[in-house]
Formats: sequence, C-alpha cells, structure tokens
Amino acid sequence: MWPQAVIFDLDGVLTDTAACHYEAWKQMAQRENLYFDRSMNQQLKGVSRMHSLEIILRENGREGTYTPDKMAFLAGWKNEAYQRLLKDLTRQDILPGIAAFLDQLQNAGIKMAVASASENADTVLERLEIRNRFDYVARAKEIKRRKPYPEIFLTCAGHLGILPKQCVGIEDAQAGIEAIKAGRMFAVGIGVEVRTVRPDLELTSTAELTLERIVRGGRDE
Ligand code: B16
Ligand code: MG
Repeated sequence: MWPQAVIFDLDGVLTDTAACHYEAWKQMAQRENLYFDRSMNQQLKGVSRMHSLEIILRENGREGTYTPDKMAFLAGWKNEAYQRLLKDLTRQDILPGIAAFLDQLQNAGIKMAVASASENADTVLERLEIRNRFDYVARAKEIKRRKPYPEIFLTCAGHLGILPKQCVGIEDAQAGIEAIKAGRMFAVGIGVEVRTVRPDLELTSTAELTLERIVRGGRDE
C-alpha cells in the first residue's frame, strides 16, 4: 500500500496562521518604528522566527544594527503578541477539506505527522482540536537545518518508522517542497509559487486534497 504516511506543514496547509503572524510582526514593527506590510509578510512564509526578524531588518536597511540580545528580546516580544492572538483560534480555522482528509487517512490506517517551522505548532494544533490526530509533531527547536534541508521531514518519517519513499509531504512554501524532494518523498504543493523545484502534485487549495488524487499522482510519477 502506498503511501504509508502523510507529513503535513502547518501554516498554509492545516490552518492559516499567517494572519496572526502578520498582526504580531506589525505590532513589533510599530514598536520599533520599522516598516512592515503584507508583501513583506509573504516572504516570512515557512521561515523561522529569528530569520523572519532578520528579513524585516534587512528590508528596512537595518541589517546588523541590532545586538543579539535586542534581537532575542524582539523575537520574544513578537511571540508573546502572537500567542495572545492564537487564543482566538478555533476548529473553524481548519482549512477547507482538511478535516475530511484527516478522516480519510485515519480510516485507511495511514500515519500522520506535522513538520512545521513553528515552535508553537502544538499549541496551534490544540486550539484547532486536532493534536490527537497526529502520531508525531516535530519539535522545531530541535531541527538543526531548516527547510529547504530535508531534516524535519526525515525526522518525522524516522519517528513514524516509515521509509521516506513511502511518505507524502504537503507544503505551501517553495522551501518546503525542496525539503520534501530532497528527502526523496512525494511532494504535494498547495498554491506554491514555483521558482525552483516543482511539486509532484500541484493543487490550488486544500479543498482538493483526497487520498485518491495522491495515489493517482503517485502512479503517474
Ligand atoms: P513560530 P510553517 C511557519 O510555519 C510560519 O509560516 C512562519 O511565518 C513562522 O515564522 C514560523 O512558522 C515560525 O513560527 O514563531 O511560531 O515559531 O509554515 O512551517 O508551519
Ligand atoms: Mg507553510
């Protein structure tokens, strides 16, 4: 039977926390008199917290002007603002088609994991009331080489005890697709703006996700 496991990205695949990240970064930027807008927020998709801050400073021509302590303080400040916003997240914020897709995978006995760059992944999944659907949730803090390196997806596969070629990865960011392909897994892209590596199966919305489509895509490979 193929696949034996499906590994999900979180933001942009299971839910859309980008709006909360935007709001929290906006508050931090206002505090620091930095410019921040929605197009800058787009660049932060799937990017770690500290790397996101570096991008915001670079876009403001302030790269290298903050001490590591100040950077850590601001990243922490943004995270507190973000966590306050997460309190409003509910089951209603699960993206279209995901609940039915998780049921389908569970009924087929397929293992499930989450490979997110977010250190708040557990909290987000709890708020969405789907934490217990996953056999493993990667700890972003323990991942040394972030996406586009395959480490986080391979770590998930290892914890599930499933070979990479039996795994499917689902991502909305180009770096995530590169990570899945570098891990030799089948990649499903959700609305990915392809600049480098193409997903094996390209979908425009999570509402299109079904096991049949993935299995068909795998056969066409
Ligand atoms: P945190 P993903 C990513 O989630 C977000 O897309 C990105 O905007 C965020 O900076 C990153 O998580 C880290 O999140 O500050 O909560 O640790 O797409 O990898 O699920
Ligand atoms: Mg994402």
